[in-house]
Amino acid sequence: MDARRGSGGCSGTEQWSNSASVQQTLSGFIASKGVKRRRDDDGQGWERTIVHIDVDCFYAQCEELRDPTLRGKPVGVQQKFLVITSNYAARQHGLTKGMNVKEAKQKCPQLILKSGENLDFYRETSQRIFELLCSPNTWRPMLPSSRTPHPINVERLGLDEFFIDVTPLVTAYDDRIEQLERGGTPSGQEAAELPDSRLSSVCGSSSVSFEGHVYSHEGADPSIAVDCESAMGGCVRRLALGSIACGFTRRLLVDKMQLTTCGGVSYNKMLAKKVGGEHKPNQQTCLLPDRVKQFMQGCTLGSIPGIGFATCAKLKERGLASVPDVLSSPPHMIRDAVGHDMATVVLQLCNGIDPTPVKQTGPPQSISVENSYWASPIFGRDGVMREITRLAPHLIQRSWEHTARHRQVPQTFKLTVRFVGKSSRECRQAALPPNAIPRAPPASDRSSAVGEGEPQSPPVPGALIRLAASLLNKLVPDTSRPFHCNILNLALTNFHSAPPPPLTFSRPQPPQQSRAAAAQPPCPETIDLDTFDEEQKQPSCRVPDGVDAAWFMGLPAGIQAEVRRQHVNRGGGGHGARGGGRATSILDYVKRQKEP
Ligand code: DCP
Ligand code: MG
Ligand code: MG
Repeated sequence: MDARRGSGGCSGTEQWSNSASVQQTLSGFIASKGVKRRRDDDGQGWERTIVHIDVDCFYAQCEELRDPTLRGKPVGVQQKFLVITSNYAARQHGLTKGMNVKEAKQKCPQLILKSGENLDFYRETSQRIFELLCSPNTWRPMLPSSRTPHPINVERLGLDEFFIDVTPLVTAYDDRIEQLERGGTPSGQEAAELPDSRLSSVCGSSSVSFEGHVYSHEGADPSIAVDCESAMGGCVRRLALGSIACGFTRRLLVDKMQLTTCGGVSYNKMLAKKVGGEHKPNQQTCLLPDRVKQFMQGCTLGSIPGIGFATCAKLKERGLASVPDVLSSPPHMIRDAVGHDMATVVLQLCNGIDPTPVKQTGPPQSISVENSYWASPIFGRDGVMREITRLAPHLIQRSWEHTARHRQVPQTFKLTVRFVGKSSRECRQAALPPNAIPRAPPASDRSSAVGEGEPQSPPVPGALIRLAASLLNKLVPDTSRPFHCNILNLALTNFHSAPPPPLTFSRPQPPQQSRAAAAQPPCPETIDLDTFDEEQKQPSCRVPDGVDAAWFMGLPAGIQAEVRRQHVNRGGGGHGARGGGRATSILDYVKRQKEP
């Protein structure tokens, strides 16, 4: 089946009205208006509306983005001897995630295998999705026109999953709908103000429209719906609005990034994530409070996010292997198995309760490059140092990208190895000496990322290699001891704010420019702030005459200092170049600017 044509799916061109076939209309949901605003949720946490997005066959879709001729053909992504994922055309032949290459080829002889050893493009794609979801512009079209955008928290989980707390959005809809309800059924004009015309069907009617699937409500049961809405204080309607927000998000990802996804909608993170996997690929599912118990009863303990492998094993030792086992046992038995704190978490999760917030993801705390050598472990110090030298350019490349994106530089280098015969990894870390990470060249010179096309490997400074060697000596103090290792990881951590980069101003444009460009005043030549002394970098409140104050104060301190210096050199006014040679002074340039 074409992943882009799954029922309940979305495509770039699909309109709201075309999704009628996937839409669930639960009649009678808001019949009892007297109680719909009640926020009494009995400790279940029904206040929030959470969307979970998981990209379909993520690495395989990334490969299709890189090479669109792959679309529609069976594609697998290989790491070592495993097909770690495959697109849905390949899964139709029985391929599963983590299948070995030999078996995969037997099942699907026409399988096209792409190497998935280099994660750079997958990481970049993940970052682009994240940035799209974090942009206030993304959510603006969804808000009623009278609203200013609310911050929408987006939390990234791994590379292809995102939690979005759409509560502010849903509250905006909900308030608007209530306002319309107070004035009766909305007129055409008022209905048009709502971001989605389907929302008008919520107002003053006795049904709620969902986008996509509603878990265990296929074929809608109005009587349950009425009871559910009465008891659940508006949660059902909020989730219906959440399902529309989820559909909007998924369509956006198709339109802007050509990526299909699965969506889950519920009132907490765990339920949203779990229910999103109910209908795959390219579909979405909403879980309402009245079906949570039934839904959880069918879950294995190990599949519940938040209950880890060790906890599962301890519970299993006591004969507790499923959610019904846990819920039917006395709480002290769970406490004896996993301790008080974990028992509380396990019981909450098995009851469908998850109070953890959607935390806005910030810059990564560390960046690393890693390789494993299961088939042929690295031998000895020389072998490890050779591999470090091979991996280091990738680490430097990623450090440059991090610095460009987050304006932070790493302070610490960490070396981790897993020795053959040992069950865990060992690591040592140390402060990065100056120049261990070279300065990034200008953006235009490093467009070719490592691993893409003809790589332009960043140079690896001797200082970094010497540091890695000294950490390896700490890990293996006995220089005569032979050793093998099968995992090597190089990491940069402890990020601090980067100093401002040298700012560059291009030379004045020649007169033959486009009209738009010609409207811009010419810029003076490059200045390097590193040549400024620290005192001059300090911002000051003095604004030179004739310069827009608000705009000027928004400039970097070094530029402000240079402008003031030119201003003073000219005796506090006047025109002309400073110190002979500059075609156009920064002061002249600044004087022509206005705050936008
Ligand atoms: N991945 C991996 N090793 C695994 C599982 C996954 O390296 N054991 C990578 C490949 C996947 C990506 O992580 O593309 C995302 O993992 P998912 O579990 O979300 O799997 P997919 O996105 O590939 O498929 P699905 O459509 O089931 O989400
Ligand atoms: Mg996925
Ligand atoms: Mg995933």
